[in-house]
Amino acid sequence: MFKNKKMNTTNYVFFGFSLLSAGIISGCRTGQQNDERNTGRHPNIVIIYTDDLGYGDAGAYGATELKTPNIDKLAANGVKFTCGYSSSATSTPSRYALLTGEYPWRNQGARILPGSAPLIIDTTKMTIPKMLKERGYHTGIVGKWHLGLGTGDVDWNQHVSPGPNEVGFDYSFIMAATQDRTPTVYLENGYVVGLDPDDPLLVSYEENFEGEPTGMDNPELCKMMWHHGHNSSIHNGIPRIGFQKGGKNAMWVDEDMADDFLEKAQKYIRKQKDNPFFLYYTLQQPHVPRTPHARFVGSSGMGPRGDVIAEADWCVGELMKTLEEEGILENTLIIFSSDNGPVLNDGYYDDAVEKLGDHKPWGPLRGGKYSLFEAGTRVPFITYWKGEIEPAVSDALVSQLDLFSSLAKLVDSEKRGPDSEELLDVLLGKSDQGRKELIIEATTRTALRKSEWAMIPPYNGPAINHYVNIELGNSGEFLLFNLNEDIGQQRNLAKEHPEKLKEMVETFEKIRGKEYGSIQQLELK
Ligand SMILES: [Ca+2]
Repeated sequence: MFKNKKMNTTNYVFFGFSLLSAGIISGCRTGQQNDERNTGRHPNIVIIYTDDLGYGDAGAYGATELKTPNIDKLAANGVKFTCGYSSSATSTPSRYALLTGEYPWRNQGARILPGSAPLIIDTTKMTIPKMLKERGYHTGIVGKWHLGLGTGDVDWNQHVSPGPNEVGFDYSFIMAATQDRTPTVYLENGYVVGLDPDDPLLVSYEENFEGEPTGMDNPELCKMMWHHGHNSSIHNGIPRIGFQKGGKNAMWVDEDMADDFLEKAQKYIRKQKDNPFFLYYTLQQPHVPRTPHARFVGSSGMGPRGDVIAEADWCVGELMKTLEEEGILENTLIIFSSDNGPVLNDGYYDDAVEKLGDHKPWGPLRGGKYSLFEAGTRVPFITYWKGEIEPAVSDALVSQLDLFSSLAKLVDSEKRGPDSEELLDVLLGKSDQGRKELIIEATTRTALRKSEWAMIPPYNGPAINHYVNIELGNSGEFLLFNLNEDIGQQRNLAKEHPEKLKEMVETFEKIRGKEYGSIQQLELK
């Protein structure tokens, strides 16, 4: 199961000697540094989190038609997990679980959120950035947030709070929700960036503001056309979900978003490089609307979806360069993953389907974003730490949920996430003993992964969402798959293996409870 490319005892001996040398050197330094050494290690921690990048979207995970040299480099020199999971098949729940170490279905609020939604993380709740702050880290988020802001009825012209800064981040530069939702502005530490007080920003998810054009009524103003939903306020020629008015000076340029986030992430690293920092770099690609910078237009031959993946890969490379230039690459643990699986047409006509060619964003898996089948939650998952992690491929079952407790262990914190398993040795490539089981979620529906098995209980609802052309995993009967023999989930073994099914259902109900049938239907807006 565990395929280590280079691990041997010599490396461990050498590594041990390096630590010893470092210990001797640090003994000559200040008492404070001694204290830090005695109470755990404090490497910088960077989580690079893409949005809707599929299991098969990176070269390291089998893509041949799409080039991702920088992600591949991380995988080739780190641990590439083949069974790494997001907590959910959609954004908000996955992001909630990652930061809190709690299953998203325990929080009723952890569902796809509008841009006007209040913050869904209780400000008294422990989070990864709070835990790291306790251990002396400076903490920053740059990129997509999508966990709500404020307490309801946000005035975007004042300090917007609570938000990332109230749940553990010392620094935040974010978009509130997603690039297809209003407001189309950045917020830095709770303030809309570049806002002109004489042109206040108004946002509504209820009704339009008088006289404002919409994608529904003014298609002539759209440079990208909506396919489903996405027909409200228009900004930069792109119709969005939700209405907005004013704030013109603060509006982002979609095509510059990758550069804007990268620049802020690089600036954060350069500023914080002399002390331990945690950077949560949450890229917006390849979520819709896909708007590559002109440098990347046409680069993939797959239209905007491929082009923004090429752009995201370039961002990863530039971030790595920055860490190297600042001389901190060997003291930085990097975790790369995606918040959920892939989708092609997710609401705009952008050639994602038409120009796909032979590329398979889902790799060998079934389903995609929104789905309880594997492609919904099994995602690229890579850990990289130059000089510390030996290159390996690991089949251990790991979830983004486990980052909380594992990182806590790394920095010698006693804190643990409620559903987060401490798998530090697995993440560092020193063990292949991952989780025994994992509950996965897709728009309030849940299923079980356990060893090589996947079990999906019966759910009402359509088998396929035709807007996005994805199989959701709804079925009138229990589904049971052996993923070692059938990674594409084509053969339902529920009737063939009743004992295994019984065992899976028992495990599932023990963790999830019996109320799992109470669900909401997927609504694409
Ligand atoms: Ca997503």
